[in-house]
Amino acid sequence: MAYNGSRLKLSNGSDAKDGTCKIVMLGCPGVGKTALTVRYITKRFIGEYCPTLESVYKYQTVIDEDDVRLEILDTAGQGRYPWKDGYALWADCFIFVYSITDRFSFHEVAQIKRQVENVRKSSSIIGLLVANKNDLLHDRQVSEAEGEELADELGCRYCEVSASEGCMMESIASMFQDLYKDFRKSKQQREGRQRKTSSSARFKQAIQKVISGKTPSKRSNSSS
Ligand SMILES: Nc1nc2c(ncn2[C@@H]2O[C@H](COP(=O)(O)OP(=O)(O)OP(=O)(O)O)[C@@H](O)[C@H]2O)c(=O)[nH]1
Ligand SMILES: [Mg+2]
Repeated sequence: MAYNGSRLKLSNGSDAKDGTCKIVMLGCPGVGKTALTVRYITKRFIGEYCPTLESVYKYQTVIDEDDVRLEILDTAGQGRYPWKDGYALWADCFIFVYSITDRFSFHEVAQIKRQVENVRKSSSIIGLLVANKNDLLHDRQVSEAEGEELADELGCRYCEVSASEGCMMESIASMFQDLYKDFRKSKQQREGRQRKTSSSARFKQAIQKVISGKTPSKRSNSSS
């Protein structure tokens, strides 16, 4: 289900509730951000072009036996100020979309990824580069090799799909699922590091108490 013109609650994506993964769709106008999102959630293709203002799709699903709540933010490609810093801070994962029939949109995604990094002050983001409209091969302006090269440069996964082709439904579902798996992996690593840090802090505190004599050890009690 989507709602338009929503006001995003701007929190750092990393504090997402358990089981919730926030994904933002970014890219130029008309590249197919909405078509891909709707294809994944409803399995339908929207043929007509209706420029998006801003919509959040909330979608409950099961990925790898995990009950997952995806919040997919479909952004506006059009408008004078389509980019908002809030998108970069809100999201856990990023889908950068361009159209293989539009070279300008290909150059723009690299720019957009840099903006995300600047806002988050980090180059390690969970991202996917999507080349859409690969049913329109006669109008192709960007080759698959160029897409793969850019994905390497950006440190993202890459896939080429078509939102309009029913046979691509599985590939489109996989790209969202794989992104969620990357998110889960990075969350687990982060939590593992936090556990390690807090248990070593507790250990240090205990040692300091013993040294400062606040908690006399059993051995020293029995020997006195
Ligand atoms: N042939 C073809 N057309 C597509 C594909 N994906 C989207 N379209 C069409 O391209 C137009 C734009 O698609 P949208 O999904 O609305 O594009 P958008 O990126 O959401 O655009 P904004 O909301 O303005 O940023 C629509 O007419 C879609 O039907 C595709 O894979 N193949
Ligand atoms: Mg749209």
